[in-house]
Amino acid sequence: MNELFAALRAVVGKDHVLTDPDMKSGYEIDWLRQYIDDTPCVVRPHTAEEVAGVLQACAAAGVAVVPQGGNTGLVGGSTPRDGAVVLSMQRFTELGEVDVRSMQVTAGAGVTIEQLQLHARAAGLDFAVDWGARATATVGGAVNTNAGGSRVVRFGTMRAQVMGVQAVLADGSIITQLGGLPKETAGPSLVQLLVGSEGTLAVVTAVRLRLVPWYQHTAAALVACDSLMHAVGLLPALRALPNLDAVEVLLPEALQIACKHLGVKPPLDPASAGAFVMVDCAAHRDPTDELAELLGSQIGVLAVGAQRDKLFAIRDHITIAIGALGKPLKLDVAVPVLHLDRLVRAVRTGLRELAPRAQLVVFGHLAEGNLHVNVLGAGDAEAALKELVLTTAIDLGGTISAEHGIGVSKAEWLERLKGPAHVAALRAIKGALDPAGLLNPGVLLPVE
Ligand code: 2HG
Ligand code: ZN
Repeated sequence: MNELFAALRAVVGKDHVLTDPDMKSGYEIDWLRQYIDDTPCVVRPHTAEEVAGVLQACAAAGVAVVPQGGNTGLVGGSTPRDGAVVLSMQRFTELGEVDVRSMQVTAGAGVTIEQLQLHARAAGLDFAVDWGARATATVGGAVNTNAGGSRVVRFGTMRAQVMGVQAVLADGSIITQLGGLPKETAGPSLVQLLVGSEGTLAVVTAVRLRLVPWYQHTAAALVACDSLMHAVGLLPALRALPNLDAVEVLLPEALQIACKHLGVKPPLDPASAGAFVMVDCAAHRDPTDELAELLGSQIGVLAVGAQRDKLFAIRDHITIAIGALGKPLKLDVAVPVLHLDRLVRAVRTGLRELAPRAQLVVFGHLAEGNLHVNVLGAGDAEAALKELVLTTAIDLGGTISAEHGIGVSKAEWLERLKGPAHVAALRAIKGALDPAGLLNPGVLLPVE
C-alpha cells in the first residue's frame, strides 16, 4: 500500500491522498448510513489527466477504484468495498460560461445540482433535473445514475440533458466530447453509454449539459385522492396543463412523517385520503389559474409564493424524515401507471404477512409510475420484503430501479430484470473497457 500511496501522491500531491482515519471516515459511509466499509485511502484529483494517473497507479497496484461524487447515493454505488480506493470527484467544481444561444453549459463532475441551477439562473436559464439532495448531489453522480427527480414529466431524466462528456477510461485514456452538438450521427453514442453506468465503465470528469428556460412563476397544489387509482386517474387532466412541471405522489404516511419532521401542520389531514398528489406548474406568466381550474373539481389546496415553497419543502424532506426514524429498507421501483395500485396492494399484503409491525412509507413520481418504497422496522423480514417488492415490480412489467441505480443493492437482480442475453452484452462491454475490473467492481454487475 505504501508504494501505491507514494504513486498517488506523485499524481495529485500529498494533500489530496487522505489516509488518516478521521479524514477518510466521511467518504467511507453514505449520507443515510446504509453502506459503510474501510478504504485504504481517498484520492482527490483535480484534472482528467490526474484521474488518468490515479487509475494507472491503482491498476499497477491491482487495487480497485470507487468513484464518488456527493455521496448522496441510495444503493451503495459510491462507497468503498473490498479494499477499493475512493476516487473523490469533489474538486471538479469548474463551471463554464452559460451559452444562451445553444442553451448549454459545461460543468465539472463535482459541481452540485444546486450550484448548476444557480449558475444557469444567473444567465436567465435553468437546469431541469431537480430533487431534494440538490445541495450535495453532484453532476457526475447524476450522470452515473441517470438521475430523475421531480421534473422528468416535463424535461426527461439526466439522459435527456447530457449533450457530451469528458471521461477517463480504465486504461487512462481520455475521451473528450464536450462540443454539445444537438445533431450528430457518427456511430453509437459513447456519451450515452456512460449515462447510468454507475462508475463501472469510466470516470466522468466534465459534462456538457442542456439548459431549459427558467420559469419564475410557479403555483402548486396538493390534491387529496380517495386512492392511488384516483390519483392515476388525474393524470390525463394533469398532463393537459400547459405548464405542468411536476406530479409527485405521497401516500398518507409520507405526508405525515415529513410534516412531523419539519414541525409543520400538514396542509391536508393525512388521514383524510388514500393518496395525495402534489402538482407544480411553472411558467413565464402566473400559472395559478390553470391549476385552480383543475382543482375546482377536486379536494385540495392551492399553494402560491412562499406557500408553494413550503409545500415542496415537505416533499423534499421525506427521505431525511424517514432516515431520522431509523434505517429503512429502501426500494425504487417503477411500473406502468395502470399497475401502481396493484403494486402497492401487493406490498401492503406482503407486509402484513412478513412484518406486521413495520412502517411503510411510500411516495414518488406519479407520472413515471415511480414509487419509493421505504420500510422501517422490517428486521429479519427485509430480504423477503425486498424479494416481494422487486419481483412484483418485474411481474407488472416494471423495473427495480427507476432513478437510484442498481449499485450493490440490486446487482444480483439485474439478470432477473433484463435477462441473460442483455446482461452478457453488458458484461462484454465492461470486459472490453475495463478488462481488469478496476472500476467500481460489484456495482451494477455482480462480481463473477
Ligand atoms: C426522492 O424522490 C428521492 O426524494 C429519494 O428519489 C427517495 O428516499 C427515497 O426513497
Ligand atoms: Zn425520487
